[in-house]
Amino acid sequence: MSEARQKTVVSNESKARVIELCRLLQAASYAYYVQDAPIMEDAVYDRLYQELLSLEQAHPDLVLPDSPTQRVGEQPAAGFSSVRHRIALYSLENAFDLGDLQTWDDRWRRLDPDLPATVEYITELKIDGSAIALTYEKGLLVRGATRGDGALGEDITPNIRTIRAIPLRLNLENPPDWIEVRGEAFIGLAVFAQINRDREEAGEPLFANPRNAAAGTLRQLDSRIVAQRQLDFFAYTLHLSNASPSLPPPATQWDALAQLQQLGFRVNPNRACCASLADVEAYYQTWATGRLTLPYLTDGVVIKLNSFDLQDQLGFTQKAPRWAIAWKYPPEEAPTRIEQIQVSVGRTGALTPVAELTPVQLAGTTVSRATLHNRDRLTELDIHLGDTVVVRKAGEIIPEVVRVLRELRPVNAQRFEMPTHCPACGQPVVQPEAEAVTRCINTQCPAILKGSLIHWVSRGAMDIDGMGEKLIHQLVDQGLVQSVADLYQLTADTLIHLERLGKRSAEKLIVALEQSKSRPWAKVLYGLGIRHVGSVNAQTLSEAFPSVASLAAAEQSAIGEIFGIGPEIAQSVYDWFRVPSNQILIETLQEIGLQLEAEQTQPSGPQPLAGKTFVITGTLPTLKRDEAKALIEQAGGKVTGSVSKKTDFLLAGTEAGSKLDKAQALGILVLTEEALHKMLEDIP
Ligand code: 0OX
Repeated sequence: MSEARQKTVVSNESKARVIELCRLLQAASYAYYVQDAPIMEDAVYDRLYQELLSLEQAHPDLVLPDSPTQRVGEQPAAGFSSVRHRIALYSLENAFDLGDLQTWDDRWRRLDPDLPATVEYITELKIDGSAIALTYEKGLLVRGATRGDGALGEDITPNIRTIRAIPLRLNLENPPDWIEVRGEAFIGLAVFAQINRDREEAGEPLFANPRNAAAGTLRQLDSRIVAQRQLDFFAYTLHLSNASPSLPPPATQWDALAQLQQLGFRVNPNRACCASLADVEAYYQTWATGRLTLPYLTDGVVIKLNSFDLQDQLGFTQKAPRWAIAWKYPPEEAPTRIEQIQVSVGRTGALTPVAELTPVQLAGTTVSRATLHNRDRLTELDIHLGDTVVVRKAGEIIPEVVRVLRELRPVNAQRFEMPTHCPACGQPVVQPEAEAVTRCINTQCPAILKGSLIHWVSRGAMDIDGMGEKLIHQLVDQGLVQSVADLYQLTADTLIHLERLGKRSAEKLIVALEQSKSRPWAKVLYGLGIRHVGSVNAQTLSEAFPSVASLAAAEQSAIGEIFGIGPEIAQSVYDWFRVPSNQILIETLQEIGLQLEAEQTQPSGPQPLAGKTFVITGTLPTLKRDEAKALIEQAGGKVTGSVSKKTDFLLAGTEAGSKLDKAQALGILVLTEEALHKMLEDIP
């Protein structure tokens, strides 16, 4: 075969595989992110993704616009350009009680006496996120924009492409020229809590609530950061340029929602079609409590007239559609008084002012403490001792003070200032210009030590059962422990003398400490509490650097080159290993016998195919391809997708195509399934 023809064959084969991989990965991603019903194991997804990535790197011309690899983000943009929305995005009028809803209903009815007396209302949960507009041309996502002022928005397409619940290509044959989809981008509560934990760990200011986090993330110039933030999306509006045979224009909002779902979007399942305002009220009441169990925040119910004909007849006011209204839930806020302000010191040395409040009922719980975050927030709120403040609870996060009721401030109230010295060790604190955080930098500070120990023993790190916060306070306060390494010098005899610790518990603790020595390297690395190294980064780093020695010796640039590890993390890790007391700690932990290296995964059986690379093609007589692959891998061999000079064997069945031609041309040994079994049987 001529070289040119061979090239075409390879490229046709790669093209077919790229298309197949995109299809498989898209189906898996849709099942996971839209349907919430995974169909593929993570490890399989990762493998297929890597295969696609290498094929695309080898053949950049084969990168499809809707390839899953196109969701990872791009280099930071200099700014966003404005886009004019094809159809303006209106806001919603608000109702705060049933009376407001009735007034709205009376008003649209009065517009025209010929309007029907009974209508259908669609009720949707009002997602507390950021509205975005998506444009698809010929079925492909071409633009995503913020709402902006409703007429002009910002083009945030690279950010939008990272949202897995948004299809890059519509599930539709013969798509219309364009389709516009609107919906709410939001951040789920669990992801929000994690983002704030990471920010706290990194000493960055926290997001006040998931809505701010979503809005801030959408306007991030670096879409690689957006990709990490795991935005989610619910679609609620569909506009079509023209009907296509496979997509008739919907006549009602109910049908539009069903069509959006059909097109591949996530649509909130908690919608209802109501025949009367009484039904609407019942829906509102049901979800008043039901919404508190959802994994995302909602702030009301959106009520829309179902018929699009009726919607068209009623039209819009200056600001809002006449055919829709938002019935808001009362905010989970309550006024109370600040009795005292304590300043706590975390393991990173960050000082956090915490308000001690007159206890108040909020969203079903009693709240007696609320965070004031940091110095900037204190200044912004202008907090004085004795102030009456409004506290708010948003999802999982601890309550926070949102504003001060200035009129209720006692005369001569003292303005609260952040301390100039650490409340735990008395050393002067620092206030870096660029940060909102005030920090204690005394490496001997008992509060930092206590925080570090609490982190070390926590479930995600060394998981030392029975070692609670109170015990750690005692150990530090009595001078028994000065570093995490000292924990391993404790004896049952020493522990027995501590408050509330019997002989049995003391002995159990010693056993738990002993057991923790076998926790894997990734957990130890996480437990060290290096800034920016949360559990995910620790796992990534431990895989790239399978021993503490390799990580400690790595150049900053080598650490930063690891996929998922940015320059800031690399700097922090590099710096940590340059501090003498940290170097001593690592040496001591090594002497104690902790796992500072990844365990070598011992092959489970003989490895006769070690170092051999296989390609499988055609239909084998008894084995399915993945079974053959598993057999080869168990015996230490590697299976790749395409034949090259590096291939040792081609395992070929019937209807083997171009791979067989290529293998023969390259003089690669071709095996039958029988020959493979023979090779495996020959294992001594
Ligand atoms: C939401 C939401 C927002 C359609 C025309 C005006 C408002 N936050 O969940 N907006 C709308 O509808 C638009 N529906 C929703 N469900």
